[in-house]
Amino acid sequence: MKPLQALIFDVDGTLADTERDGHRIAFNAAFAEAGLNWHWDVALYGELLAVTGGKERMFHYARLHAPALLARPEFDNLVRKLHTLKTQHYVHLVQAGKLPLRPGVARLIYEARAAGIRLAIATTTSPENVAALLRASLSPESESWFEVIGAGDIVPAKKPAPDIYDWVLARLGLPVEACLAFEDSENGLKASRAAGIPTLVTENDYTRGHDFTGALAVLSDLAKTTFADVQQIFNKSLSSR
Ligand code: XBP
Ligand code: MG
Repeated sequence: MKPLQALIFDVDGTLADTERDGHRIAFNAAFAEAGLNWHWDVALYGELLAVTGGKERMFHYARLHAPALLARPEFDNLVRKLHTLKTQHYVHLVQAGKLPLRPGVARLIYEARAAGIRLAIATTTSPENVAALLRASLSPESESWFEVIGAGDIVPAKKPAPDIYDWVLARLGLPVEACLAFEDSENGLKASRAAGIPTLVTENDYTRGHDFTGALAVLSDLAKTTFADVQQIFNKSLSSR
């Protein structure tokens, strides 16, 4: 049996650089559409990314900057409405081709498939966002390439909790030693490592400088990283486990 049997991909920041020019834009469009005078600029959004989950991020922002609104009984419903609007705007941005995959991601996925490696996704983002991104930026039928897609509210606790990775592993029916996770952030790496999964990090403008202790490797991107390179990184780590 091959040592490496499955790749488990994070989505936002890993498959594609979706936060600054995708989710952030969609949040601001939803706030404007709802007549709310919130605006998340690039720097502020980078700070808010410390909280995973769009709904959780809006609660976090309200705790810091809009305590009176947070205290209103209808705030929970407002957040749900805002998140629905935001997801609609985000999906439209993805469908318009505004969020291509990061360099080397598609090639790695094609090479892994050709090598018979099983594929999965473990993400905090909403399932409709994953479907839209795979269809628009990878291939119209590519959702079926991922045996397991764990996304959003399917688990009670989001990253850095390991829940989404545990959920995906249980459905893959594989031991952690046979899997390799791809992440972009400290929260994501904490989640995959808490689940016991060897992890390769590709950092981005929002996550450069995060604490990536425990990663097998930290790369700027996958532009020059073939599946053979990934296997070499994975196999090298076997001897030190
Ligand atoms: C990133 C997240 C998500 C997105 C927003 O997920 O934390 O919350 O920022 O998407 P990951 P939603 O890196 O695990 O892919 O608004 O749908 O949560
Ligand atoms: Mg991510």
